[in-house]
Amino acid sequence: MLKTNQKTNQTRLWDSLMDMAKIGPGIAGGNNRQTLTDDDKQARDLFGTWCKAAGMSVSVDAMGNMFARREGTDDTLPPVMMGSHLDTQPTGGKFDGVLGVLAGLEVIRTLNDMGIRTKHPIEVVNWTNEEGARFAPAMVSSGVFAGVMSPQEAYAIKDGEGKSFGDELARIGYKGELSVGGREIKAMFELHIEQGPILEAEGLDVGVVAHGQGLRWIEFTLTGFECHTGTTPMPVRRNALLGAARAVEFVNQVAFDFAPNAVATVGLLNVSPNSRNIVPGKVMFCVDIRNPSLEDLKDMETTVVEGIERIATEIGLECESEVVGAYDPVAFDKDCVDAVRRAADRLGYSHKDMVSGAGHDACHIAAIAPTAMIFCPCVGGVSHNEAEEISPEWAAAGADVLFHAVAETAGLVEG
Ligand code: HGY
Ligand code: MN
Ligand code: MN
Repeated sequence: MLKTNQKTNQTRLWDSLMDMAKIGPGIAGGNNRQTLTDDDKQARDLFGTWCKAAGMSVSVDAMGNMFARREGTDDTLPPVMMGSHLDTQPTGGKFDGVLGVLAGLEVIRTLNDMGIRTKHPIEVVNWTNEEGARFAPAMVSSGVFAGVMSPQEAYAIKDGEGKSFGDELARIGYKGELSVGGREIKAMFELHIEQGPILEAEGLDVGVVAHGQGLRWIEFTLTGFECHTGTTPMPVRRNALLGAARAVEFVNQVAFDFAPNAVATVGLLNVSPNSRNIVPGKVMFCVDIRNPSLEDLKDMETTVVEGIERIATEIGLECESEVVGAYDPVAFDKDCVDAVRRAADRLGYSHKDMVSGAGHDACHIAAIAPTAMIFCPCVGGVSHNEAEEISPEWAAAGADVLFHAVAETAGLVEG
């Protein structure tokens, strides 16, 4: 068992986070390092260089997932993974995902410093396209790894400019040879910023994440009729944007109807032809609904689809919908969650059990391997905003808990 004073190196972790943040800077102090861009490639290259300098081998699978591996004394055993993501939102912060990947590297650097060997190999994982901002859905590559969809289906996903996931992955040189998934994993731990206000407000050091809420992303296309804004009488119009506006209000109300745990948002909306003096003929928008209860999530999905179809009918619009992202609520593995809680207690860090409001790669991996998450506080709970901020102390506490939980699960080898 590790001792209370065996901790990671706070300064080295923070320096790595700040160096990585220089790649794909945003315009307000955060990051815009979207998946499969040249900035993503640069970040991947830097991460690979750091991992090799720490004595790890680096392999890449056919979805671009990167696996940096530190051998165990019995390398035939399944690995213990520490994973998260290096891609960011277009107006993202410096820590969402990145903390989990670089804290994993910091754990390896600390094991090296202390000359500690583990029975199981350990892998630090960078999962491709966790955010789903450029290519929907979110967490697509951990999803392929978990068998949710095939690599071919993922390769066909297109971004807003019509570029395909597969082409962009090959273009940046990260369409690896390794097949995706299908191998045994001892356990996976993901350290992530909370992206909510609870830990900071309660003055707690870490979150022991025992559950994650479920999500549905439903894309709607409302089609009416383009016509002149000056000459077309109001009663004959079929205004697609009027339908979308009513839908946005309706979706917001559904979350309150399913209070207290539901959330519902329309965050992406495209108007066509988007001209000042043309009544909009077509609007595409995406509805993001989430709930920790699978029954309520399914009821929300039905309520949203039926409600927006009704709005479309009232205005004389055609309505098409497609679920473009989905995963059910998840309960993380009890033994892994206990290992996180024991680590926090041993290190003297205050903690509480939590449900994750955001989706994470761990939510998919939990379906195929024992998995748990660790949260660190973030300032004001702000995330998916360039103002996202954490403290070096919060980052280090999370990394310490990750270090102890992973070392214990991988099996310390004395001597
Ligand atoms: O959408 C999410 O919860 C995550 O940030 N991809
Ligand atoms: Mn994230
Ligand atoms: Mn995110």
